[in-house]
Amino acid sequence: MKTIYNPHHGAHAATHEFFRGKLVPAFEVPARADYVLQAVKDAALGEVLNPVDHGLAPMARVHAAAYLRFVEGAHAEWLALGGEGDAFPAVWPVRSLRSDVEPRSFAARMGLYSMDSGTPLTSGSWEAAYWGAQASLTGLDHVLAGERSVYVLTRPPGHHAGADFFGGYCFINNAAVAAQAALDRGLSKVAILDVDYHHGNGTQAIFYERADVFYASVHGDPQTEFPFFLGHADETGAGGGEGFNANFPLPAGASNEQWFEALDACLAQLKAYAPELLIVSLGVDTYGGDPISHFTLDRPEFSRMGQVLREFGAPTLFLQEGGYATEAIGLNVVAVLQGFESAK
Ligand code: Q9C
Ligand code: ZN
Repeated sequence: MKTIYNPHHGAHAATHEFFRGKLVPAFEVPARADYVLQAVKDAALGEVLNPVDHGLAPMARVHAAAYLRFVEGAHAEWLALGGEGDAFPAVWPVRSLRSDVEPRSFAARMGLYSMDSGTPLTSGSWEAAYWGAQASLTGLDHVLAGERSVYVLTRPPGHHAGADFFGGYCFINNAAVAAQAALDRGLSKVAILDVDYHHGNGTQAIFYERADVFYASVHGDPQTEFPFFLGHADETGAGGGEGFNANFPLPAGASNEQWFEALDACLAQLKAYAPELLIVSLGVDTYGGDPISHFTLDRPEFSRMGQVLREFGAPTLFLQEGGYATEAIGLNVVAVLQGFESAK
């Protein structure tokens, strides 16, 4: 399997993030991708290729133009105001406050365009996220050219980013950019299967009222797990998208058997949909050793996941999302991809 590697990921390198009111060492760090790249090479998974630049237009198909402009220039604005290091939002337009007027204040726009204080905006966030989207589009090119599957190795992740906000360590929604680009290239039905520990609120929201992208997810129950405010089982789509969204929240601490049952339920719905392309938001924070998550998958389960996904039978684009047990994520990701390749 070919890997498209985002060589700019290291430009986004936060030292700290807010957690329970304190600054703690960041979880979403460049070493994550370094470990995965090493594991991909050690396993001789296949060629490792650089992204091709497809420009801003395919990103603007799912993100608001004003949001993209903001993220691109935000860190320079922060420095110009005398800010040091990474920028964090501190105020949000919640219920009763207006989000239809873009304030001039930088602090206000940080809040307007974000969902949490856990996502440091760094000097290289835009560069890394821009090239992550380009890597995803390049991966799509290879799948559309006939590759059975392609893996996109990138960070920061994408699935929490909405059309006009960042959060959950994400800035650009790579899965959404790739899905929309696939439709723009002539496909009519795309499935996104999200196996990250966290619900992909951004991806769900972007396609919630549409029937041309089916979003399905297995994740920690938002009653107790981030992103808290989306990802319940009763979210099945709206308007023309009714019936094209499926959530399988599981309690923190759920067993591996429960996890695979939920995966089967997801895949049954996607099978009935009969997509021409499967995009997998591949977070491996479902790992038992993950420091911020509470499922218990391990190497054999990651391998089994890959086999099950292969048996689904659609051309498959794997996009890297979460996974914070830094030294283990390379082996966990490779277990999925090798499980996929070994099955038929
Ligand atoms: N500091 C993804 O896996 N913060 N995002 C949790 C720990 C949010 C995870 C608190 C976690 C977001 C792509
Ligand atoms: Zn996650």
